Amino acid sequence: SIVDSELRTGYHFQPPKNWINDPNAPMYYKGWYHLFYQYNPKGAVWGNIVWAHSVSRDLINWVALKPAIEPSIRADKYGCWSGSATMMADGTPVIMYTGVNRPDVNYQVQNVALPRNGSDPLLREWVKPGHNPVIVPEGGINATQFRDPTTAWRGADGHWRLLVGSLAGQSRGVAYVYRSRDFRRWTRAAQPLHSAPTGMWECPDFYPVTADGRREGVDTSSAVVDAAASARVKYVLKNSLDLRRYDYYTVGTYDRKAERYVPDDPAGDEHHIRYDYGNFYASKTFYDPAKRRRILWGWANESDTAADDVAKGWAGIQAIPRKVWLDPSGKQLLQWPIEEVERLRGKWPVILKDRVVKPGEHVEVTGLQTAQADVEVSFEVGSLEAAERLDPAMAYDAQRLCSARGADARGGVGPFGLWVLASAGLEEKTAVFFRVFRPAARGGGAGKPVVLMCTDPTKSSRNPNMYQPTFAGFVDTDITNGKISLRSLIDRSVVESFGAGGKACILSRVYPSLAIGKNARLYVFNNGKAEIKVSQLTAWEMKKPVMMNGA
Ligand code: DQQ
Repeated sequence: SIVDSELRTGYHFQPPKNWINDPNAPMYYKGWYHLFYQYNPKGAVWGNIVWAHSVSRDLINWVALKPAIEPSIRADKYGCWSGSATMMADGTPVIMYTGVNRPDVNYQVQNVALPRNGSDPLLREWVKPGHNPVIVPEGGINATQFRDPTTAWRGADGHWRLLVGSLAGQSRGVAYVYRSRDFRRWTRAAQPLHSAPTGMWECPDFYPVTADGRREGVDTSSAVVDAAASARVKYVLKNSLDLRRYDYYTVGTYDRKAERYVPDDPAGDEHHIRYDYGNFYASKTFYDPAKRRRILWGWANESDTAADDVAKGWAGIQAIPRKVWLDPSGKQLLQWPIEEVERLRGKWPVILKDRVVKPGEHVEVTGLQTAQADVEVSFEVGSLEAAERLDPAMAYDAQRLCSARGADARGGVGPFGLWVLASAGLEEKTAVFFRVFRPAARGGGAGKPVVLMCTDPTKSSRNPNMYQPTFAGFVDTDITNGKISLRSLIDRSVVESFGAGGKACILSRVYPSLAIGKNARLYVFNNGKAEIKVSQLTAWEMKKPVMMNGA
């Protein structure tokens, strides 16, 4: 195979073989974290979809159980697609998922599955009650674009509500609201929760976040209903855009009376704040009562060819789970790898302190293996004088800005950052970096500097035929004091990066041919005119977690 087996991930979640996609129904139950996910038991391409099931004490070490939900009834005979879990008042979970019930077209209905034995903390067996399907497309709904039910929540009337993603007409993404008293008979609300002209909404996710600056999560099912308490929460609506293959979200308010969601930014659906500007799709959050936090799971596809996937026998990983909370500005979320991942760090990190990196210079970080590593850096830019002016024609298209001038193009302030998975002769390298611009003069006023974060994988592999897109997003941070941080989780074919404490994230899949295993190197580089300083860089080797078969 053209893809070396050294490229299989070391600490990201991945089954031993075959295709995986969306994370499903993540939850915490009686001391165990559960992750279900879309899985093809028969091969490394999408198809024959079942719900694979793994459990963990810490979201890092996993035990694989046998699939929880497989095609077995008329209502899911042709596929058990994505869905979510809801905790009932008595503490037992219910799963609602999409079933495909016709072979010719992807006709979609929603089904429930219940634990056979609620006293089993591993929830090994799931049963499908005879009254499935519980929701069918009616009243003009597009039956082939009607899927991915969310976690349900309760209104003041005690009735459950959930969302189903859909497409209205040619191009309107829609989140329909369904209500039920008993999780069995569901009726659709006259108005959808929200909609926008973005194309099909897959995998909607709708949840409360605390709005008072704390990082604590809020349980979706038991979300506060009284006015005083709801003043302290905001809501997040996330959708996965089928056409563009990315997840975007808005922050807003939930009008419980009208059963509508209103983004704070009226143009929010166009602004496309993304969880991740890279390879990250069909994500889903859950509330973790053990640590009172909200956790985000997302799927990262391969970016080699389908033929490579078949040759290597596997495709798809889950990103490292991220804690998410509302930024104090209220405008966006912050994301950070769950603290448990730090237990995989080796004992002796390599530390670099107060190292100046001159224009055009690069500095190698030596003394550890970096094919499987965690790197945290704080940078300091001496002066922003050299910052380039933002071309108004490009202004505010991060993706274009980054791909027009990649990591090797000399800039003003930046590009500076890391070369990861780099070969000794630098024939191969993946750049993760920042670039700072003066804002385009808009109405004369000088705004704050614009910070762009990018990954440039165009030199990541000497193998041909790889999909090597540059990824980029703006970082809404104030860099006038010159300071910005970067963290990269490097895992053989994964580079998962967090800019400015989780204000912008980019996950890339890369397939080096030289920079593998012990030959993968790590550098700090500076291709700008301005000197930068690494105030501190800490790099840890990452251990392999235990991934066991318990089926
Ligand atoms: N994947 C599932 C669908 C969902 C899509 C099928 C998103 O339920 O809409 O595997 O990746």
